[in-house]
Amino acid sequence: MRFGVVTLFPEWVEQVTSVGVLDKANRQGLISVTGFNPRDHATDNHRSVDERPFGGGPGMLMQISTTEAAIKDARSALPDAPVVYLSPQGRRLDQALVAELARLPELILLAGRYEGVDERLVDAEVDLEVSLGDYVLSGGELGAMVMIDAISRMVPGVLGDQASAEQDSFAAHWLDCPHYTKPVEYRENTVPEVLRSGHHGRIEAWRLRQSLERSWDRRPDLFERKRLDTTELSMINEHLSTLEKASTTRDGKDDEEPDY
Ligand code: 4G4
Repeated sequence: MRFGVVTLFPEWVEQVTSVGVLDKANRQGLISVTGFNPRDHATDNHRSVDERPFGGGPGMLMQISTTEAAIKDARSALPDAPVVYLSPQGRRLDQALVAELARLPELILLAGRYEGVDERLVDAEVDLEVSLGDYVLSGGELGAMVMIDAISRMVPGVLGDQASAEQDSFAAHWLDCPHYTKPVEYRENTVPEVLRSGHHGRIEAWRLRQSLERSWDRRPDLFERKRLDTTELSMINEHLSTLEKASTTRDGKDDEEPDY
């Protein structure tokens, strides 16, 4: 998978392959990240890459000519790549979109600064607008790096064992179960017995139950579109009965203040 990033900070973005699994994947030739800088195409004495917006107001926009030239550079290097624009107006990134994009051989990410890119340049050059979530960043670079990380780990061979990738596809549907390591006793708390039982069937069932219960408690929205099989359904029903009992016996003290 080859990534091109149109950015005023190419050295920074390229650093995404300097550590961990992405460093290894880069060294193995499984992925590459190349920056394309609009400033390389600036012609005035100040090498400016920004421009004032029509209609006035505070803030600047990416200058069309230098941004377009950097996109052209990226397209010459990555001729088959669609162009993705990182912006708060985009389609929300999730694991399903990550998996879809990981099937491509090449991807160009457009990371805007200032107040973003002229809408006509977006219409002419951008295939897909993507958002990381409902918050504002100083630029699209961190979004581009998040996408490069998430997509790269879905590229065959990047993650050591195939089991990790399968874990991830499960994680796309449900929250992960809790994990434990040594020591067995830590700050008065003991590792759940079942995880030390060596009984693989019961361990898998426990992990599934934990995932479903945590998803139900913390992310009820995950149940809106997902169909449950009979095992999942009975686990959730049992959790509901447990919650029901707890709410009728408890004194209510523990729901006065959130403790995050
Ligand atoms: C494009 C338009 C993405 C790029 C406007 C980018 C948040 C996200 C930017 C802007 C970004 C996100 C000035 C807001 C750069 N911020 N949620 N900033 N802004 O994915």
